Amino acid sequence: MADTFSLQRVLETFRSSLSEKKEVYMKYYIAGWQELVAFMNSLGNVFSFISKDVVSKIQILENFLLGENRSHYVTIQSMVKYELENDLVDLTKRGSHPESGCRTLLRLHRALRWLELFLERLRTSTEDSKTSVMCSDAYNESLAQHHPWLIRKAVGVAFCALPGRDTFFDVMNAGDHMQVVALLGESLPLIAEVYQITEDLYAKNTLLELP
Ligand code: 1PZ
Repeated sequence: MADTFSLQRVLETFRSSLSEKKEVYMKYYIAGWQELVAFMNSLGNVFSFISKDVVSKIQILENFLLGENRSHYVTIQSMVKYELENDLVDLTKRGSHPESGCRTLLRLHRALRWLELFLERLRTSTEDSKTSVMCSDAYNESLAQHHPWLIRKAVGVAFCALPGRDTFFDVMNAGDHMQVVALLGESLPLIAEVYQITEDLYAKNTLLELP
């Protein structure tokens, strides 16, 4: 992974994450998140409390991916099956498996919905649109419902420090505004598809409220 973010690479990793059978490869899902962390880091230190949390969750999943049970962690589908069949998930309250792959990935999954909503706003925004408003609208519609008051407050403060729309477009390293908008149009259906496949899988297994 290179230090500078590129929207193109995010697109490529999410594209690679879908198998022919529409399963989601953990390796690329995680790689996609690593790219997004690089993006957040390029926006400044205010976001470090957010990226730290993402990094620690990526780390948990990576450990499974490299660990002795790695054959069960190739796709999100195989992870869910394996962890459920072997009672490796705290289903109703935190207990002996506070860091299961299922609950850890669920946090990133919810954040992916935020990303989808935010990028769609950015794609259709106009010159006078405010990134802080786009971010917080997307947040209130998604992740905020899963966060306690204190986190919602801290996130609200961080949003105020967001750079403007022009900077966002520049940091994406994908050419001029029109090219970024085109690439967003290409990326969003992929992100939405990965999100929906995961959402359906979690819903089918009643995993959407994991503690
Ligand atoms: C580009 C600007 C970035 C805006 C990010 C908007 C989302 C704000 C998320 C705030 C997370 C706050 C810190 C940690 C919270 C954790 O408590 C929760 C639940 O985990 P648990 O405590 O249950 O283990 N963590 C999350 O909800 C994961 C949040 C991930 C946020 C990812 C942001 C994506 C950024 C993409 C950059 C374009």
